[in-house]
Amino acid sequence: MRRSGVAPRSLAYLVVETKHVAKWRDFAAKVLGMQPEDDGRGGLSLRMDERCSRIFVSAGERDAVIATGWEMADVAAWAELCDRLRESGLAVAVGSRDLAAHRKVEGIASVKDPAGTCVELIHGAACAETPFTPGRSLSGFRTGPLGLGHAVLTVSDIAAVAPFYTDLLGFRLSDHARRPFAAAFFHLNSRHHSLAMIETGEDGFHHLMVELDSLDDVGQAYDLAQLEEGRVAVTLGRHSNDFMTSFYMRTPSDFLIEYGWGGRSIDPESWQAFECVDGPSLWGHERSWLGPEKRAEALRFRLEAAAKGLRAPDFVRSGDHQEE
Ligand code: MBD
Ligand code: FE
Repeated sequence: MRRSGVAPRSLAYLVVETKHVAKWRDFAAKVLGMQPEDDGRGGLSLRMDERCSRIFVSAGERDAVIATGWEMADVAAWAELCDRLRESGLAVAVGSRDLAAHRKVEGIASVKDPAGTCVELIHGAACAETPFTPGRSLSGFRTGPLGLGHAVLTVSDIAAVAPFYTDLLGFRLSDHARRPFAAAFFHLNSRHHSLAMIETGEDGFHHLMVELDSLDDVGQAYDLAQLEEGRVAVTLGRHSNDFMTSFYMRTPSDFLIEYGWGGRSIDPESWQAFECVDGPSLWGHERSWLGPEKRAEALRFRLEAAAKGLRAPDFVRSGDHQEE
């Protein structure tokens, strides 16, 4: 079924406010392998690809994600979506030239989702004049038409927030789960999810996922992260729905970054949403953010998945090891 009207193409960027700009610079370059550049206002632009910035780190008094940025195909699609939001009674603020200049886009508008999270809609994101230079040796981030990665919100009630993203913005449901925690996953392109919500009882921001071109990039970051006390928030594991092999790190700003590889590509035209009953992970992903009872339940799901032989499609096929 085709969605009527326009929707964003992908996740363009994340905006973070922080008291810890210096810590962010270090963490971004040395562990994440991003390219930090001064934004001229005491903050940073973090590059991950040809774009001028994928994460805006603004100097401020809070430590929080203050906006997600979503990319429209062109100015016409952008204007159409802004009109649709206004017609449904929402306050859509067209951003100033100053804001557009900071975000390095041609046009920007912002609107609040029902949980109060600021959603920025943009068109015409600028590319840098210089090639991307990673902060440590790595193969690269998987972005392009798939966008920056995925953003995961914590919400008190998924049913209260999801219709804003699906009915108004045009996100489509990929799948949902009830246990060990309620979660819903939404796509815009062939990335399995560009947005997800976890029902924790609190409205906030849970994690940003960035995907690497090589599994070794992830493993090498895992070594680096483990050198620091408390950096790793979720151990290495593999998700059962998008097949991402990943681990999660604490950032200097109290939300997590999932660092992954091997996410599946879906066909958005033919995809059918379903309920995921096998738990969130095929193996690993011991979650420090979950309470002890939910962690025990998550472990039972993983052991069942293992006993059933659930696994993601792999690149090394049976027989590859046989000698000629
Ligand atoms: C994900 O990327 C994720 O972060 C969670 C919690 C579950 C499935 C896929
Ligand atoms: Fe994730």
